[in-house]
Amino acid sequence: MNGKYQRRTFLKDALLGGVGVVISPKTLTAGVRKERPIVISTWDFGVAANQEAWKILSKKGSALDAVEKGARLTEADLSNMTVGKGGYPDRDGRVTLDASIMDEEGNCGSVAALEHIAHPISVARKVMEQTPHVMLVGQGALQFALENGFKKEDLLTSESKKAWKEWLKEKKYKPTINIENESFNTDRLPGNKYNHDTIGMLALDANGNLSGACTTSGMAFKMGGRVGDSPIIGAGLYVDNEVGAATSTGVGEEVIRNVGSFLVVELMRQGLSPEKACKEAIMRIVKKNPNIAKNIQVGFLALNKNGEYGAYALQEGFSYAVCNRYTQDLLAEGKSIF
Ligand code: SD4
Repeated sequence: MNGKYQRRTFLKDALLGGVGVVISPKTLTAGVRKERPIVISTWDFGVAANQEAWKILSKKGSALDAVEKGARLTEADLSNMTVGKGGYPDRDGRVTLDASIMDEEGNCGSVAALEHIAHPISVARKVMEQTPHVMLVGQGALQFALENGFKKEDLLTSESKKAWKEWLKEKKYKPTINIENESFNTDRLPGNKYNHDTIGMLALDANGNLSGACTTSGMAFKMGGRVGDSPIIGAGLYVDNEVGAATSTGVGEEVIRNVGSFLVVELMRQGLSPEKACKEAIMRIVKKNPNIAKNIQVGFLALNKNGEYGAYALQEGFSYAVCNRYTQDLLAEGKSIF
């Protein structure tokens, strides 16, 4: 968590039937209402992003416009080291961004390893709307962005550069297999300040349509060319307008292996609540590799067609934000296995 909202006090969840730990007491009932419009997103900074999305949802705007607008706010936040401009670079000092977006018709677009463009979520939307493709990567994604009027800029801020230089002192530059795993036994647990804070955002609009967005700079100091779950449709994000939507945060490799967000949506199709579906998807990760699961963070967040939401994580501390007509600043914590 980035500490921005630490002034709120956590309350344990017992009362809430699937909501987790809720921080704002006045809105305790919000999580169990069937409510629309509604927007939910990962981590503490989801509060501000939701409020941005709410400007659209509250005026009966589309979920798609709302999630793009909300995600852009986080991408533009220079104090955020894991999304957009200011995100930590890879081991070579290159900031490479991943993002995906999906609408109520099942249209989707994504970009991976995109450099020099501050708003990958908007490039992903353009891929969705203006190309016959779903995903563009690297140089091709950059070329497409520039052709569509996005401005080329240096995304490495002096703070991120400083952090990278610090990291280099310890780690040197040496490609290491499973470098992400290497950090498991240090204070750099994936899911800590170096590695968490992808924003995944899900919205249900006044017309009952669902959309989602997910955007990140990925794991800090990753190998060049590494792509996580966030731009992979079905892994970091999935939306099915008949059922619900899901997104993920944490160590993307484990999410990709389990096609996590698609799994959560399919479990909701079978009748599971959003929280139970997220829990089951988390359990798949645990069952496949309990030792890895103990030492990393993965969180799933889900919203169903009725406006019910839920989350579950491997480790404690997975916060998510909820915004609807009753509350614009609800912050909750997903339950966890460990
Ligand atoms: C990734 N899932 O690139 C992203 C990073 C993240 O919390 O969400 N960290 O694997």
